[in-house]
Amino acid sequence: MKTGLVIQSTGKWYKVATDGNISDCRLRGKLRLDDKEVTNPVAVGDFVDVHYEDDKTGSITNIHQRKNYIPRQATHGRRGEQILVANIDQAWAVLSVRKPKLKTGFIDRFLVTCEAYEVNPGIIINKIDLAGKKDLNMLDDIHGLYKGLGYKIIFTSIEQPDTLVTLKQELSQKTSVFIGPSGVGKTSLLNAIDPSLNLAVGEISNYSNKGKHTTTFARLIKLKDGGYIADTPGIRELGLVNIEPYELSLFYPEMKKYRNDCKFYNCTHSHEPGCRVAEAFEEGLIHPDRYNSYLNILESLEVENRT
Ligand SMILES: Nc1nc2c(ncn2[C@@H]2O[C@H](COP(=O)(O)OP(=O)(O)OP(=O)(O)O)[C@@H](O)[C@H]2O)c(=O)[nH]1
Ligand SMILES: [Mg+2]
Ligand SMILES: [Zn+2]
Repeated sequence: MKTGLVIQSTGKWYKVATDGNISDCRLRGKLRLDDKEVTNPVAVGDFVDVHYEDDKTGSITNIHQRKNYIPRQATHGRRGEQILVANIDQAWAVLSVRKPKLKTGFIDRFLVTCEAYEVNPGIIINKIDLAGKKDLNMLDDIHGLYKGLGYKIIFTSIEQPDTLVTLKQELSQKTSVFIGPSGVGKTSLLNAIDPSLNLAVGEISNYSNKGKHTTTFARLIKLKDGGYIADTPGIRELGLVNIEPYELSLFYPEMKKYRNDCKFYNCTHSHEPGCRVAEAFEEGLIHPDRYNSYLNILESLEVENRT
């Protein structure tokens, strides 16, 4: 028996790294049934015990307790949640200025998930070489907004090596994950900071300006400077799971400090009288973009609760 780290998961098989050796493992039948809420019982980043069979493949006999994880809504219309990655020190939302165009809604949903699941978040905005003059002003505003809220935010371009220095430092000696839409350059950034990785990257469709889902499964990659990074397939949106509408403001740091002064304990800060959060917004203490994204997410949580 050995303990290893799950570095890749594709259907029934998992790649598990144990002291310098990588083996293909399956899950013991009994374990598979244990956790019905989750569509994938073992995730990339899990530490597992492996029992080796005669043919050198392994059976995963035990999953170690997770320090944390990032969930997403199960895909293909299945109920429940899927674990995108487990045991991480830092999660990065990766977006691009253009090709595909920046969507700040993605950032806020990502931050809510990280706050709710106690994962340390950061924001990467890539392809700044494509930014026009107007984009630069917008980027300035975004930088000010998120920095002001206490979040890490960095701008990168694979065409500009000096922009990659900070990123490299941030990733060094940690286990991190990149999460973002297809085509923003998640995999390209990894190749840029370590060309020996030589990972496959995709094109951007001229028609839609979107990526073509080049990375098709999550995998954990060992970095030259120490640490691991999980590269994940592009996702349009990080579906929120297990958050009640009235709890949402707990995950907006700038709202959290006002919510206890609302008249109703279960105030959703959308229409209720005596709402201190709405008042703070009127007073300019909460950024309109953030309040808007809050209302959008709130609505999607309420729709979910009704169905
Ligand atoms: N101009 C410019 N293009 C970039 C940059 N980074 C990546 N690209 C291009 O964007 C395209 C998509 O890059 P990928 O690294 O495959 O994107 P991804 O986010 O991994 O996409 P998925 O694996 O589909 O989720 C490639 O053609 C890259 O060359 C950048 O900083 N500037
Ligand atoms: Mg990729
Ligand atoms: Zn309120």
